[in-house]
Amino acid sequence: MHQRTVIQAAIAAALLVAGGAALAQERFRIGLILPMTGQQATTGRQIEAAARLWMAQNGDTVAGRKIELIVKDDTSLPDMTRRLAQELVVNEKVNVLAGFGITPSALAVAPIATQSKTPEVVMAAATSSITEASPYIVRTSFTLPQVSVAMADWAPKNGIKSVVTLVTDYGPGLDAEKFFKDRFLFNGGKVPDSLRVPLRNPDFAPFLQKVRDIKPDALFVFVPSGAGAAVMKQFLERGMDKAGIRLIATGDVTDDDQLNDMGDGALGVVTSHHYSADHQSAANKKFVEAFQKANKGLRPNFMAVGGYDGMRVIYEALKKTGGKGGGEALVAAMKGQVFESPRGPVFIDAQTRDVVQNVYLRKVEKKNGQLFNVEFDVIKDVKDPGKTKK
Ligand code: VNL
Repeated sequence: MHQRTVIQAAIAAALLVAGGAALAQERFRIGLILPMTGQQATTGRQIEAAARLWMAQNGDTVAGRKIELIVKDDTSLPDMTRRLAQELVVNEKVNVLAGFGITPSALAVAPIATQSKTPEVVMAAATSSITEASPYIVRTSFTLPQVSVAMADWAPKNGIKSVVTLVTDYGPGLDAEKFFKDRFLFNGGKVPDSLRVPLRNPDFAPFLQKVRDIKPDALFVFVPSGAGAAVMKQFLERGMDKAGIRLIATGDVTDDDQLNDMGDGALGVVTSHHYSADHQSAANKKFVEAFQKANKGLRPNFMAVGGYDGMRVIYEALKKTGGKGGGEALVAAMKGQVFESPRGPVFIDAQTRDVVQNVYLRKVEKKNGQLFNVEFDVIKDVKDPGKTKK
């Protein structure tokens, strides 16, 4: 080799090493957009607490990259979510966008994820179609079709032949209504009416009066996390249970964040969902204890688990890329991940980028003076039924 070429090669090698070191020092930024104030504030509080717990337990360095969490409050207004996501991508150069308390927020960011090739990890929002809005979306929460079908199978086997549905009037509510109703009718049940309440400042009273007049065997409810206690209160105040109408719901209603304050009137309510703080596994016991210790006794709910698992999926993906990251490589490394979550076994479907998980039937019971969703049956490895319908 000529002396010159040797020197040139040495310089090139030195530059390469320096470049590698620079990359190693470059922070890996996660933009976590959540509703921290307003009607969905409990969702933001739960997810942020869970993300911080994940980092406290697993360290803030992954494959040589220092992890930085940037939390932004979108007050669950989708225009704000979009603006914050844009800012985070362009100015803060985040490597991943995550969070998203409600469906409209998750959907508002999809075009930004696609254009900037930034993974969008949906930790809360649960309308089936969300993962189809961008090839960069990966979900660690759940879908309403996933949990509603289980209830439509359980109810007719347990003496419930007629059901009125009551859902919040937007994506997840419409999914819950459709998938509950189709399956319940298929199973020979009757649905005399389907009622929808607005997302903003809902008043359940007039709807519950209507249900009382129809007098079905049961009322099936979906409302987003945070609104469950109001439904329960008005259901009991109107004496619906005494009129012989049972309450059945998705677990969003008997939300672990609020359940213990709902009072004994909630006892016996059966719901279907993917996570209960009472889930009996060593992994969940450890998770609940650590979460409560770090958050003044706050009980983690299904939102917390979506956030905790979302962080795991991001960490594992970054590890798999050897710390290099890059939007496309990260999404590829998120696909197919299998792990044990506090909720049970979880799988990120490589085709749909959606979460596959167990769905549990649970009943509200008292344990050591506290109300819990106690699991009594399980449907294993449920894929989102919303995807196969189209
Ligand atoms: C959504 C679905 C939001 C389920 C929720 O709570 C929930 C959503 C804030 O897709 O908007 O429990």
